[in-house]
Amino acid sequence: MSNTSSPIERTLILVKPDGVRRGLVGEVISRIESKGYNVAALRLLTADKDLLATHYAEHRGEAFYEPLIEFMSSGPIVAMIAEGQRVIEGFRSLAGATDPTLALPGSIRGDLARNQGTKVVQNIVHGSDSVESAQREIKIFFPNL
Ligand code: IDP
Ligand code: MG
Repeated sequence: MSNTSSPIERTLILVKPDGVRRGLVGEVISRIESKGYNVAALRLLTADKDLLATHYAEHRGEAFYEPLIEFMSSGPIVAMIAEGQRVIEGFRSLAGATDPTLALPGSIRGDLARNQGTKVVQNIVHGSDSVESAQREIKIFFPNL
């Protein structure tokens, strides 16, 4: 085991529009809290395309980029900051693989999402993938925190 004495981290979690539409906000929060992480901030918003372009800048140029921005701006999302030791990788583990068909049962995506033939994969949640991404993404959704 590595990093057993690592400092408390913060990560940016989004419940995407598919998750909000399907009434899965409570289910996602429940899994985060049941794991023992602390929800430190939470807001419901409909993200505009400029905000999403900043958030997803690393994916510009990908075939799924435009569909991703359209999808993510298609309805309300819930943005959260979760805190805890190794929460960044811990939430990625709770979320499961990007491809919901491959995401393991037991994970949010593995239990609650599937491929639907859309240009962008709809997979319920986003979670930051590194300390640097988390700091950058938290500033986008929670500029005061
Ligand atoms: P992640 O959300 O697991 O970190 P990323 O590679 O950062 O995955 O991609 C961001 C989002 O873009 C994914 O969650 C998914 O919704 C979508 N996406 C990523 N790769 C593909 C793809 O190859 N086809 C369709 N949609 C994709
Ligand atoms: Mg990502």
